[in-house]
Amino acid sequence: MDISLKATRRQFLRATGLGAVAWMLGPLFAREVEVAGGEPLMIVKPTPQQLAWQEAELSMFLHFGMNTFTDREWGQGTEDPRLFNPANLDAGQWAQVAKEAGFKYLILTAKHHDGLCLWPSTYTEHSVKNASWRGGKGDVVRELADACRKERIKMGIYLSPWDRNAPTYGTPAYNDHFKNQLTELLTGYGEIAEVWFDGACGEGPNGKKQEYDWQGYYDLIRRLQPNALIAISGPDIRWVGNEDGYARETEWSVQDANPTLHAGREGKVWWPAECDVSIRPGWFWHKSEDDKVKSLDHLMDIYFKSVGRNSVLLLNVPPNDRGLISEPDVNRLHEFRAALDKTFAVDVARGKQASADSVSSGSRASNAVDGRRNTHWSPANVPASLEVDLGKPTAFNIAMLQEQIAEGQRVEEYRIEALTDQGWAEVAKGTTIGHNKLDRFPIVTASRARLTIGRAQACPLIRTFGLFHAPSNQPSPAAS
Ligand code: FUL
Repeated sequence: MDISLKATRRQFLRATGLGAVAWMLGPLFAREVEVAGGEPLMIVKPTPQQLAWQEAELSMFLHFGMNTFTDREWGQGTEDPRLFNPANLDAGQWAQVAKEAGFKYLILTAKHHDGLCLWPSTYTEHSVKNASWRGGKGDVVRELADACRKERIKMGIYLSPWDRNAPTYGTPAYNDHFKNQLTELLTGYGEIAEVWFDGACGEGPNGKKQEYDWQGYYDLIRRLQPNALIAISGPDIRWVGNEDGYARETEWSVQDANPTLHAGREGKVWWPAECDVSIRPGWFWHKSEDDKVKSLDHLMDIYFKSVGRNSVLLLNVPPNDRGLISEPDVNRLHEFRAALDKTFAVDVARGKQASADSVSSGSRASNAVDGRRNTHWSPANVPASLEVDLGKPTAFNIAMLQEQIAEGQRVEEYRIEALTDQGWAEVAKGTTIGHNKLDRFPIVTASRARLTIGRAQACPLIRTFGLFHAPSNQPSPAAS
């Protein structure tokens, strides 16, 4: 029977009782209204920049600055800039290491809490212009910008709002100072893809109190770099809430608007999670931690619990006091890349026969196993199941699910089953999917696999149902 898409949606919404749901959204982001029985259902969607960022999955953080030379995590702001002297600094190495490991964004601490600017700012003497490095003629931001352009990696900057060196910190004048610094960074170095605003402040109850002009910062960024994403203390990318690299099992990219960070917008906004974690115990390089680089198993666990839980992984790899990423870190990143490539080399569901008990016009079941980004399976109603005939008994222990998030995030509950000699058995179940949901389970050998979408907030659009066989990938006992 040929049902029109509109009718299909209406049926779907009636079936799921969603006709009553109407999300209030900011005008920029509510770009589609689905109408069900006259009642509007607004679907919150990402901006093109948020979408590209989520698709990229891996970002690298570079914590580098005065602390690299003083063996601290938080500098005091009183350090002598001459101490900054990375004799062999090579931003080309950073970008190359990132590229080889598959990271698509590089974010540098242009200024950490101690206030030392890694570019020659005209607004402070506390910068590389007074460092021993390159006789005060160096500019780390410039070198990274050039290296990123060469390797075609997107560049981001971390500019700490908390500044222990700026004399104006704690007064309204600091907001102008901060905007001046932002302007230098956003106008002098080509395209900046992400601006990372840390929420940390260690001033304590008797310390300086700064009223940040967040909206003023955001307006400036939107004007100077309209494509830049504003992260953490910002409206476009949400901090996941810990520094372990772990997202939650249920991770929605759609969130309630935050009154400060989304001023003027109400209801729901697209605000996807980023998981920041360091490859070492500290954020900055410390010689004593050269042998404490996280193990490959730990990094893989982080990957499954960040990228595999609808989040972007922002992995910190701090350059050392020579200005290079150290060998143990480089080696581990190579291992990490190799392990990911091996794990996801063969999707045993790819191109296999697929059928579904419900299909919206044009969105057929086989779209979920065709390996293409712009096609999806969409059922007319939920619950709905999609079955893949693997052709012969086939071993797998990882499932990958992806929604077509350009059209919003919709799935609330799913289940995966496998047909073994003993009949159908559940191998995984979960709640949200979003851009990417990875489930690990003990190896199963099955001739068919079935995905059932139990509940969804609107018509689910399933881009991928993939199955993989990793040599050893048992869920680790590490905290979830
Ligand atoms: C925290 C900071 O205080 C750390 O030094 C680090 O920059 C981390 C990413 O954010 O809030």
